[in-house]
Amino acid sequence: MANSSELELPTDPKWEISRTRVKLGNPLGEGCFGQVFRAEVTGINMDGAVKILKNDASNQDLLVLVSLMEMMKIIGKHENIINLLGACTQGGPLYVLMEYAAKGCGHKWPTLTPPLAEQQLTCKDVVSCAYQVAQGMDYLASQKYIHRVLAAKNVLVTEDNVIKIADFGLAHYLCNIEYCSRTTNGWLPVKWMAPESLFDQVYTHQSDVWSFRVLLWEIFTLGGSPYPGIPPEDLHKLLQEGYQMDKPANCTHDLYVIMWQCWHAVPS
Ligand code: ACK
Repeated sequence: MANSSELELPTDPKWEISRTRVKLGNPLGEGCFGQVFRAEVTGINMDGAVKILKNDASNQDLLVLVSLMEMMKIIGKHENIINLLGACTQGGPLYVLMEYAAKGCGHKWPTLTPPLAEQQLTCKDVVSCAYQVAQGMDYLASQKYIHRVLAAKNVLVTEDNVIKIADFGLAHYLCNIEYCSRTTNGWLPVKWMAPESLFDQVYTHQSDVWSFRVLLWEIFTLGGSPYPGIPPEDLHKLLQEGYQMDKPANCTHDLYVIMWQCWHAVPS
């Protein structure tokens, strides 16, 4: 197993948290490079989560986790992103401590809201999700950061239904075509990619806007899978022909117009 001592990570006094202050809780899940646990941190009055490497992680994975931590430091704080709380870099495996989002990833939008069967879902709930993602993305763009893999899967929801963009520091590593064409638990990243990203590997703030439009579709279908029934290999041709997904049933005309405005084939 890779650990931080192998790389002798420098201590960053601004962010270093003594390991003795951190109590690991239940596992929350696993991603490509790491696993996430709940964490209590003495002296920090906030629910925490900690990302650590998996047991079979390589040194390359460790570098990815270090990059995630450094990116979170650089990007700074915003309500609609998962903020860094600190890190344990000395005397054991690297712990990257961050805010905890009790309701997990936005792939599970319906759990955000009362059961649909009760017809209590309001348009305001749904628009609020979309607006909060937009606020988070606007902040990331203001920090000159391009997300590259914006999708409901990479958005977390807190107990109070605050929407927070997560894993933004990993995007660089996730954006190789080999990864994006692979099915990860049924998730097909190509479906969130702008045509210029798909065809020419070009990622810009505008391609993030395209992904935002796919995310809007996920939000308004309450967690639907984009381009339903369309295999990823057919996507290239369909996008070249200008194919667009239909208006979701829950989406008003005005909101669909906003979606359309994110779908221009020419990024500028
Ligand atoms: O959908 P989930 O429950 O939410 O499963 C994934 C898993 O870990 C792998 O990424 C969960 N997760 C990641 N970061 C956090 C966090 N800061 N708070 C709560 N859950 C998290 C994510």
